[in-house]
Order: sequence, then structure tokens, then C-alpha cells
Amino acid sequence: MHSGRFDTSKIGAIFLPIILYYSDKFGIVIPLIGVSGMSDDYSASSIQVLEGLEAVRKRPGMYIGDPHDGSALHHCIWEVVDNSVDEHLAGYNDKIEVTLKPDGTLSVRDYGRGIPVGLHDEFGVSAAEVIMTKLHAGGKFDNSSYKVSGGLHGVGVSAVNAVSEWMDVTIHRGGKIHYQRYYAGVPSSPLEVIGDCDDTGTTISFKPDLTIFTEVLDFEFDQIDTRLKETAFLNAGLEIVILDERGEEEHSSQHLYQGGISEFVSQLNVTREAMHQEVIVISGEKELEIGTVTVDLALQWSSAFSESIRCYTNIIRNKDGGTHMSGLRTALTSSLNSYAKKKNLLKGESLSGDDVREGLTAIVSVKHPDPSFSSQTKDKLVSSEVTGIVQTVVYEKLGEFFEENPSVAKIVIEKALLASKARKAAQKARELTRRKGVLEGGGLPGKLADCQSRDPSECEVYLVEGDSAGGSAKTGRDRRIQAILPLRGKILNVERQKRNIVKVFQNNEIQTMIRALGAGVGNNPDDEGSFKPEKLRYSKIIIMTDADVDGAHIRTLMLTFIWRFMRPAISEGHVYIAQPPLYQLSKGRVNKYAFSDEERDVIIEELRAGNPSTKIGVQRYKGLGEMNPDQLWDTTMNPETRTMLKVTIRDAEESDRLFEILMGEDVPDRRAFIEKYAKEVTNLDI
Ligand code: 0RA
Repeated sequence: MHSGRFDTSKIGAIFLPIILYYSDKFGIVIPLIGVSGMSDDYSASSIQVLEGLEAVRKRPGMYIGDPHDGSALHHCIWEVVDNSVDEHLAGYNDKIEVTLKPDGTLSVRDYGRGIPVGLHDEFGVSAAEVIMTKLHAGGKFDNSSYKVSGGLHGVGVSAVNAVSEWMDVTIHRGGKIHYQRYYAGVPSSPLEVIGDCDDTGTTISFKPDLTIFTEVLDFEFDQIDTRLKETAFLNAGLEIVILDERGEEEHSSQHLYQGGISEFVSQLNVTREAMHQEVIVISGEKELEIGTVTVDLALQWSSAFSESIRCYTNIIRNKDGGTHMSGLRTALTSSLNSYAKKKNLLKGESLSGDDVREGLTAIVSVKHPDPSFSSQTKDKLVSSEVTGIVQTVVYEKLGEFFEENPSVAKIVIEKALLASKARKAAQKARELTRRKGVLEGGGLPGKLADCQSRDPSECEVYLVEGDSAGGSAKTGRDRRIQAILPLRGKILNVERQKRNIVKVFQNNEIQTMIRALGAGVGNNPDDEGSFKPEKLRYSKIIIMTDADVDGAHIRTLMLTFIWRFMRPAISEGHVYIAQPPLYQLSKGRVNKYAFSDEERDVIIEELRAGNPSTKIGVQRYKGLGEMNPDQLWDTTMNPETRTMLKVTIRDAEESDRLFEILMGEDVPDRRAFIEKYAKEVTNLDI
């Protein structure tokens, strides 16, 4: 995606002055040493600084992420904001204002202590200049509290400075306003006093350097808003305001959550039915030699079936969890089992991890002086000591909570027991389905028109809505590699049958699907018959429904089933959606197809070739059944020419929520939710 805002002719103009500036700068910086009589180290260290910044400019990917995909641009914001969040964590800042300006610049203002302005002994320039220009200089001044929030790569504001065409820092501190400007990370003059003030705080403004962000996307309000909302949730009492001054009309958003992560959990559960009113809040800490590890959790069970646990280390989301997640899981299972056993609620059974986590919404936030992650992107925490710390804190505190709130404990355990029962029933039903499949000869359903090839890598199966469309598809297909499975009418909405999974497996259409795909069903790895994508008889599962509302509904029903019971088929990219055309356009013997209204208009213009009186036949397809086999092949099924959409899942947890809300039992806020997430719904529904 290119943003049309930048043209390359401007890039040269911006780039040149910076280069010149650089070489100039060496000439200016070095004589300065003599003037102010600073240490001999100065020239060496400032050259080091320049070399550091130059390294960032040469290989920005190593510091701020890939500058070509738009994520790096936003990492710059997180990096700058994180410094202000640190001031909050240190106890000095309760407000951050982020402003998106019409000229493509961004500014972050906080009301903290202000970056120190005094002379830095070692470098002989203001401490502010050191922080703004030296990599990793962030926490050096304040050993009493370690730097907690870290930015994606924890490189500090200097890395952002290096990749900015210019950056301004304005510091309110000690009754004075201090100001300094940098170009490409290089100061244009020393920090200077430009006025008086009676407050404290720091404002950092910057303009991303277009020679580095070559495929810059604009700053995205929604992305910034979502991320900073999360930051506000994780920092109770910190107000974050985002102001977008770029459009015709300004718009802004404000986040302040006194309840912190507990409010976060309530908010995540807004669309769900909570099983107990109060969010359970747990915190604890442990002293290590390197500093204190603190653990904060908020938990609430809802009547939903999926679990949603979000993990953070130093305010950074770890989307793949890690040692804090496993500590929580272990403690939950043992804590619920031991409480239930003590109260005689188990009757000899035991609760599995899946059972106790069903319907759980939780946040785990760990603060750690020196965390380790599995990768640069910090998706997974690997610091091994955290498992035990979280486990101990949760086991103890949750036990206490249950003792003090026996009614909540009872609800949670009953829910887990129900989950356990449903799981066992489902397993039996699956076995039955499988056995039945075998008894009915070869296991393949009669309705399936299979393909000739037995090599799954080249085989595809079309799940087709309705018998008549199925008929055209059977005739029109390439029978060597294409199989057709017609499914009659609406398949069962599995999202509404969670408590009655047996019914799901008794459903004819679902049994037919399971047997045709031949790869098992269910996501429980301990169950021998669970879904195994490597056993799929086809490498492509193509959902082909009418291009209307009903078709979209049936498609979502199929997807919901696959998502719930054959998830790896989606995550490993086996599921596709066929794109039948909406219109046939004809002029004489020439036939063309249009897949959207816009395309229809373009083709009509083309066929008219400048003569508005040319007669064009326009046929709107209401359903697949209206196409004859040849048309269906030409437009939708021919692998050489068709377009299909691949179903991808960007965020499993978000998809869970979407299916839950769109397809689940009546939810009070469903409408509001659909409106809010309409964009994502379209993506998911593709
Ligand atoms: C170093 C030391 C102190 C504060 C900061 C840095 C600081 C950095 C940034 C960056 C953006 N906003 C900021 N606010 C503060 C502590 C200063 C003291 O002890 O007074």
C-alpha cells in the first residue's frame, strides 16, 4: 500500500541537506570542546553517538522494525510514549497527550519531571542531549527505579530521533522552558532556555524521515488509539489523550482507567455474560537479586466457551504468552482442583486445564527488571523464574479469594465441571461419528462427488450450498482434482450448541463434512481422533456459496464450524472462499463477468467502446444455481483464471470473540459491537 502523499522528487531535497549537515556537524562539534573546556573524551564520545545514530539510519530494521511495512512508523510512537509511561511508573506523570499534526508530524507531551537539563559529566553536554542522542541512554540517570516500559526494542527515543527528519524536545523544568532541535538525530545547537513556566513535563515532536520510511503509511488513528487504550488500562490513573488534527474536523479520544487491568477485564467481558460480578484481582511480588518482579492479575469467568488470557511484560503485550502464562495455567488448575476437592465438589473426578479455563477472561501483567523474550518482537516471555513466581502468587491468592468468596468459587467450579462433562460427551459423539462412517462403507459420504487423484496436495473440495448449484459444479469441474460436496440448506450453528455438542455431531451436514475431509474433528490433542491437518484428503477446502446475504450466512456457519472444530485447517491456510461473479455482461457473442458493481460499470464502458447506444446485456446472478456448468467453471472454478480468497486469522483471540458474538446466544450489545467492529467483520467474513 502506497500512500500517495509523498513523491520521490521531494525525498532528494530532504536527503541532501542531511548529508551535508552531517559532515558539517563534525566540524562544529569538535571545536566546541575547546570553547567550553570539556573533557577530552567529548569528541570521541560524540563521534560514537553519531556512529550509533548512523547505525540506526543504515539498518533501521534492527532497531525500530521494518521501515517498509508501516509498523516501524508506529513503533516510533510507542518508543516515545514509553518514556512518558516510565515517568508515570516512577510516580510523576498522570497525563500524556499525543497529537497527530496535518504536516505528518507527531508530538507527545507528558507532565512528568521533565528530562534532566543539567550538564552530563561524562559527555559534557546536557543530560537531555545525551538521552536524545545516545542509544539505550534511557534509564541511566535513575538507578532507583529501573526502566519498566521498554518500547518494542527498548532502544529509546534516540533511535526515533535518528530516523526523524527533525525532532524537537521542549522541557519544562525548574521554572524554565528548555528547547533543542535535532536533524536526523544531530543537534542543531545546544539545549537553550526559551522562556519561563510554572509546571513540569516534556514534549517530543518529530517528523519521520521519508528517506528511511520509503513506503510510509500515514499514522493511523485507530491503531494508535487501540494501543494507547491498552497502555491506559495497564497504567491505572494515567490519562492518555489522542488528538487528530489532520482531517477536516479534529477528532480526539481520551482514556483514563482508575480501575486499571480490572477495568480492562470488565471491558473485554462487556459483550459476554459474566458468571460472577466482581473481577478477581491478584497481585504479589518477589525480590530477586537484580530487582523486584511484580505480578498483577485480573480474572473473570463468563458464560462464553473460549478463553481469553492476555499477557504483558513491562506493559508490552506478549501475544504468544510465555512463562507468566504457564505459571497462571498451572496455578489455576491446581488451585481449582484443590479447592473443589476440599469442598467435596468433585466426586472423584478431576478438572483439566481446558475445563478450568473455559470462559475465563484474564490479564497477567508482570514487571521485571531484566526480562528475556524468545524474539526481538517480545511475543513470548521466556524468563524461567517467572513461572514459579506467578504460580505461587496465583495459587495462594486465588485460594484465599475462594475461601472468602465461596459463592464465586462454587459458580466457577460448577462451570468447569460442566465443561468437563461436555468435553467427555463430545468425545463419545465424535467416536460414534467415526464408527458410523466406517460402517457405512469406506467412510466417504454418498453425496460427495470425489476427485480421481489421491494426492491431497493437488486435490480440492468445494463445499457447495444447495443441490442445484452442486449439480452444476459436479458437471463443470475438473474431476481429476476437484471434488464437490453439496450441503443442503443451513448447517447447524455450532456456536449456539456449545453445551450440547452431541447435537453438533448428530447433525447430518456436519457428519458429512467430517467424513469427506477425513482428517478427524476436534482440537483436543489428547484425543486420538482430533483434527489433524496432515490427514486432510484435500489441500484446499473451498467454500462456495451464493453471493447474497443468505450465502454469506451459510459461509459464516461453515467457517464457525471449521474454526471451532478444525482450527488448524484455517491457521495452516487450507480454507478458501470462492468468488462467483455478480453479473454477466454480453455484447453479441462476447461474454464478460463482473465481480462488483464498479467492475460492472467499467466493463460496460469497455464494451460500448465509446458508443453509448451499443446494447449490452446485463444479467445479475442471484445464485450459483443460475449459472450453467460452463459458466461456473469459467468464472469461479477454473484454477487458471479464478480468484479465491484465503481465510486467514490475524488474531485468534479476536476471531474467537467475533464468532462468539456474531453467532452466539443473544448478547445485549451485539448490535453495538457489530457496528464498532464492522471493519473487522468484513475482513473475517471476506
Ligand atoms: C531521565 C531521568 C529522569 C527523567 C527522565 C529521564 C525523563 C525522560 C523522558 C522522556 C520523555 N519524557 C520524559 N520524562 C522524564 C528523572 C529526572 C529527575 O530525577 O528529576
